[in-house]
Amino acid sequence: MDLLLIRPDPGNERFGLGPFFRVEPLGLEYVAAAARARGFRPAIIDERFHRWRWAWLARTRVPVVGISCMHALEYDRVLDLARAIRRVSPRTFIVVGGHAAAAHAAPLESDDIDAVCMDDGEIVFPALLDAMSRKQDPATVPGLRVRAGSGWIATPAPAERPGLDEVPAPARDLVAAYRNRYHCLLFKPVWLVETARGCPYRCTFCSVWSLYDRSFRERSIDAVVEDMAQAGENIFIVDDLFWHHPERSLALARALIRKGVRKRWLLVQTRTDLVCRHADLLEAWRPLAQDFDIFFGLEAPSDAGLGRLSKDATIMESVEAARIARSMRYGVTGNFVIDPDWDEDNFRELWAFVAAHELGRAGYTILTPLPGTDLHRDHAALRRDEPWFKYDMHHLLWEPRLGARRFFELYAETWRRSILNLSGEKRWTDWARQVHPTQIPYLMRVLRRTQRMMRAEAYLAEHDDDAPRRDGASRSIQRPAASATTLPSMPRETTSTPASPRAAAAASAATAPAAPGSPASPER
Ligand code: B12
Ligand code: SF4
Repeated sequence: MDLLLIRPDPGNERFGLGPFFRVEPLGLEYVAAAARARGFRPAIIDERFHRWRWAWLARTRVPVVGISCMHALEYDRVLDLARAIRRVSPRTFIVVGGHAAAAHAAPLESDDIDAVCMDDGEIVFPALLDAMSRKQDPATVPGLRVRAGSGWIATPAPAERPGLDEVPAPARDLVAAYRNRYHCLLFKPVWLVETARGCPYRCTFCSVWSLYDRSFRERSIDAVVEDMAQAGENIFIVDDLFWHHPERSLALARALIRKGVRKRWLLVQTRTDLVCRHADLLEAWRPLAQDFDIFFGLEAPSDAGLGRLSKDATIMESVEAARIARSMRYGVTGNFVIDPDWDEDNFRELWAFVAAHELGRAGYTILTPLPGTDLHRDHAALRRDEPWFKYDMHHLLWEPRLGARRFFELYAETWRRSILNLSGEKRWTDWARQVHPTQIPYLMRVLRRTQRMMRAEAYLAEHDDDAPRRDGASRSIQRPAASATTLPSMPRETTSTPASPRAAAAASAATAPAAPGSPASPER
């Protein structure tokens, strides 16, 4: 059976660094490899680079299309795409998977989608294809939400989480045509590698730990060495928590060195407390790349701020981790979260912290209740039904303490203090000196585009726009009675939204189908 897997164009990339980090759809490549191992014939289309021909779809009437939905900001785009496919090829079975889909499927439960993958795609998708080729009901396949009759039902959760080595290596050949387009800033082409999946921590704004029930799974050292050796010169390791398991991380570094693997650029994401406890790991890994960047979730400039986000780390660890990493010539990047409840002093505290510890390479996002997070559950009563594209962490979803205008003035000022500001300490000529002349036009595009993040008016224009709300109601912005982070005992939707999708699937598998958007559906 032929199948088509699509990475949609996310659409909203007006703020943030999304356009400068265009990376391969690794999740789809794993799904494709697993399907191929069962004898199916997958193809991948990356819509960010490929205007494909609908006539082809109408002619081939491919029986199954899979669409990835990685971020909440993509829900509406995915729905549009599914609708268009349905129109051209009504009998095609349309399944959506990806992080945001699995973390919170409700927005996708429409007539234009047949199933949503709620668990590991490499396991669920081939099982679905097997069932379809045997003409069995998709509702018999574990790990899905499926459209059934007048509503949607959850199928049982798969029995247990499989080891990551049980699935084939990603089908990178299916994106070979796009490879030269994949890049992270100036590093091009870029490969994505996953060595482990999940995270045992519990940050309130993050949907990773709840999706995987705080589990952490690793690929074997041999499998990672093989994958890294075959990947190209520039690698973004997508693990949410790199170096989490120190003994294995050390053994992996040694195995890579033994194999002679050395890359031009590596990027990993990890925690500051881990780096403070295991400087030895940084030492072991440093020889593996000429340039090596670490992305830290710095989040807040005070312990109280970190506490409110359940970060389970301290600002001393932020400072010390940056020092350790820099001492070994790692690039230190990171992100701070800005709370709509902040007052002027909170902004000043952040600026002072960034300046004191020279963290100008950090980025800033607005605290956003992303679906699948604790924050999303806690804010059920406060959120407005804003369109999904605004869930990009650069829009306000409720009125901030300082009022939108003042908030965005200070938010823009925060960005102006970053090294991206062309009128700041680092001028474009300084940037240009660091790159090859052929890269200058691209660099200029990046820098020019990021300048809008330093203009309050750019954010305000979208805050005050007339984009229709999802509930169709008029736009009257109320400041919440309680603030974002000082909500003491907001009732949690624990009865309708169990702690994790796996628990949700198990719970709702036993209940009657809920009509899309009905109070019983987990959306709102
Ligand atoms: C790579 C990445 C990016 C990249 C590239 C994104 C892109 N546009 O391609 C960059 C750096 C640009 C990025 C940006 C952002 N990201 Co991002 N990103 C990731 C990251 C680290 C890895 C994704 C990945 O490749 N995982 C490895 C693969 C193997 O897993 P997977 O994709 O989930 O695929 C599996 C399943 O989901 C499923 N599956 C996937 N697709 C499909 C399709 C079908 C049909 C089926 C059946 C199954 C299936 O099967 C796969 C195998 O099991 C994730 C973290 C994570 N754990 O997912 C965050 C993550 C997805 N990002 C997140 C966020 C918040 C953002 C930003 C908003 C952050 C910001 N500060 O601005 C921006 C938004 C950018 C934009 N405008 O689009 C959040 C999403 C939260 C949410 N609920 O929306 C995550 C979960 C990080 C986090 N800790 O919270 N991101
Ligand atoms: S933000 Fe990072 S440390 Fe916190 S739960 Fe998510 S992945 Fe884990």
